[in-house]
Amino acid sequence: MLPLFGSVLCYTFAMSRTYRLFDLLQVLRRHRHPLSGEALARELGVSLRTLYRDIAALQTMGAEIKGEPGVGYVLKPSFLLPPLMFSQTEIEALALGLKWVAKRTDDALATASVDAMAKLAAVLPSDLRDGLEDDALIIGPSWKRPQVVNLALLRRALHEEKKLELNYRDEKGMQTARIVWPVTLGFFETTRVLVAWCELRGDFRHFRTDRIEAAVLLAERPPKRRKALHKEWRNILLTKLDSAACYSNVPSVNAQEDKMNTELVFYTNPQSRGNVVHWMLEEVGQPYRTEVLEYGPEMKSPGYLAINPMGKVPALKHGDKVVTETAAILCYLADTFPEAGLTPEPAGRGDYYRWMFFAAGCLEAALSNHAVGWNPAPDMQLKFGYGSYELVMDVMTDVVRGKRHLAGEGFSAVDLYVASYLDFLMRFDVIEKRPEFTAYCDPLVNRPAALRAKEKIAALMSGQAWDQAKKLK
Ligand SMILES: N[C@@H](CCC(=O)N[C@@H](CS)C(=O)NCC(=O)O)C(=O)O
Repeated sequence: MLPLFGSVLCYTFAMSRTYRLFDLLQVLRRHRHPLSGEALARELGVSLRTLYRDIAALQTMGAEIKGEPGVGYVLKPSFLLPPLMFSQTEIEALALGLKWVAKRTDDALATASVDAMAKLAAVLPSDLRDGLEDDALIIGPSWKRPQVVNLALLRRALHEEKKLELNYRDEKGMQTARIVWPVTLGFFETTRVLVAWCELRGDFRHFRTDRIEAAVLLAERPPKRRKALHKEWRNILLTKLDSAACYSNVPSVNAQEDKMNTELVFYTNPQSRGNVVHWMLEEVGQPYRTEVLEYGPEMKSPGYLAINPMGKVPALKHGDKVVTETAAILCYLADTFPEAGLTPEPAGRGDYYRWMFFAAGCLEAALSNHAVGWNPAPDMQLKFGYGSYELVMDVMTDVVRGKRHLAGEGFSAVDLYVASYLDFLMRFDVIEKRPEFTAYCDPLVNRPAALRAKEKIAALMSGQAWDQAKKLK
């Protein structure tokens, strides 16, 4: 009997203390000026000793109560109920999480996260609210795949524990109709996966949600509760050697890690087209090693010719893969690290490839020839892929006019390529500063990654200057 009695007593004691602390807060809130300890104790019906102890308890919970025995006490207006006091880091975590939900889930969850953020902002004191609204941490764009079936329906099936009828198209294009028992919905950076027991296969299956072509919520419930299914699925998953391999449509964790752990070696010279790739590498955010090659014999050495038979920079080595040609390196990096969000969603790919190739083919050739003072004569222009310098410049002007990005909804590798060329050539007066070009380039070349690359390029240049000075000595 005693332990039970003891715990009941503790509980009652704890509850009465909680109410007392709450009452104390309420009384303090009502008074803008310091209130003496005696007055507070009287109002609350407690002894002075209890009051001092309660004030100390509230202060350790984060309440800013100013004052001391004999002077009186006042509560700083920013203080809220203890559960709504967050540390700056907790606020940062909440804000980042809510922003992630707003960007990476479905409309209903996105709206809910925006609403939740607004509710939090409304009740937080101003210094913490600033932390909530601060954009020091942001969620980058994701690789958006068109999603026929609303995720809200899949979430409903999970919450209501109902069966779903799916029309699914697998990676080989095979279409099947299945009845499944939803277990969980996994959100990855580039895709979402519905885990479910599949009646057709008699086993757990992983469905990429963008491949679900239709879904109907059935009235029938699976014979097992979702929690039990989840446990079974986890047990099966953990007994597999590479647990992520059963996400047949998602790159396995090992494959992802391999990709991340494979060294990226960047061959460049800080006074070359390599600077375009340098910016790209900063955008991608993976670690890379820079090898500076001097113009002349070093670039034409057998060792380097084995990497780039043109004996030119830039070049990129990623494990055993070598990529040369600036535009190809940009596309390779954008595709290999989709989490950086530098390849547009499928709807933007037409523009992406179109202007990428235009820049690598027409713009490059026209600008190089023009820069050295040579242009095809009018009767020769039909034989040149780019026609004439004037034509290329006019088309480029029309393409960038009034645009922030050339392909899809956000910044992509094609913007990086076009903007770095135009900006560089305008700065060196190789091409005229057209207002359309400046308006398009300025925000892009001031992106944090571009500025980081500039700093690194400047450091490489001073390193080169230093080496040359040493050689002259
Ligand atoms: N088409 C190549 C051009 C590369 C290129 O022309 N690189 C120049 C520097 S900007 C180079 O390495 N020149 C040295 C040489 O030819 O010896 C690309 O786009 O990457």
